[in-house]
Amino acid sequence: MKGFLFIHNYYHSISFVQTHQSMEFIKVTEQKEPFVALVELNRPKELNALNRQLMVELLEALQALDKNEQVRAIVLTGNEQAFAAGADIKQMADQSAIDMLMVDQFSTWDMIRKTKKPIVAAVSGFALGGGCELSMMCDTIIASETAKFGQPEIKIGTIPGAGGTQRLTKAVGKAKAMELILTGRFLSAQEALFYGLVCKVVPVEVYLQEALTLAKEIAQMSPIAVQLAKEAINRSFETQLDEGLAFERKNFYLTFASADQKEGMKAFVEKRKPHYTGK
Ligand code: DAK
Repeated sequence: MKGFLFIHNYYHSISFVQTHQSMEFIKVTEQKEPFVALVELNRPKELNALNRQLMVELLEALQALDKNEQVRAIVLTGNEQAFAAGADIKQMADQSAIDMLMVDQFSTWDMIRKTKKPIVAAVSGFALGGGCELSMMCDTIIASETAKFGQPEIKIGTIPGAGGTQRLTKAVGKAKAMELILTGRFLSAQEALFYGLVCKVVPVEVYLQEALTLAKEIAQMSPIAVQLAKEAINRSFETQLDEGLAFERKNFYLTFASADQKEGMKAFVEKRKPHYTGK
């Protein structure tokens, strides 16, 4: 139902203030700096786990900001403890592969990369699974010294599904991506800087301001040139990316046909170690 509301709002261009009043898990502040909007993920008790409603709200906010002439750059952030600890495992745990494929709720994630305006991710604390993927969908990342990036899906019997196998590999190279995705290990902020996953690491006290300052600097440029430059940079790997993303998503859905995915996610919810049988 919420999805229909979202489409209705989008196509009828109801004013932004009206649409974001109803938002529960996203906070939007326009003109945080001149021509810069700040979007905050706001589900702190669950470490900003990305449930369906949060993602609908996020897309709604980004699409409204993309159309807003007073906004030329966007900063997306969480809080000091977590950018986002992934898609909501509790919502996914019992889904079948066919549920995942037919509802295809996750395909909407792909719309985030269609945002024309530049998005700077300000990441502190956990950026895991879908949270890491969300930060990589942004155009660049400013990290606090406490940021931890990772694709730990393997530990709960599944694989990245929103670009992790594609974007992380392009960012850090095959050898490191294999290590991270096959073990679920985390990457520290300094390592992320070393591999070029993030553009800057700064103390936790200033990571958000640093991202806002970068966005402000971008917002002072010609918005047309910025949009065209962003498109051109993304084009450098998009054709292969499309194919890779579709392949990854199908394989992600396929893991939901396994007993191991059920066991992995159940074990997370029950706060115990999973027992995998290869079934
Ligand atoms: N989902 C649901 N709840 C989560 C969560 C998550 N991903 N991460 C944390 N929480 C909840 C915890 O359950 C806990 O809630 P209560 O039990 O207190 O109610 C609360 O947040 C605090 O977490 P912890 O007590 O676990 O905190 P710790 O400091 O001990 O540990 C942690 C922090 C981040 C290491 C740990 O919470 C953790 O391992 N979280 C799960 C990380 C993870 O496995 N993430 C990957 C999830 S799978 C796709 C799009 C997206 C995706 C797939 C496809 N398509 C477009 C196709 C994404 C998939 C994923 O992200």
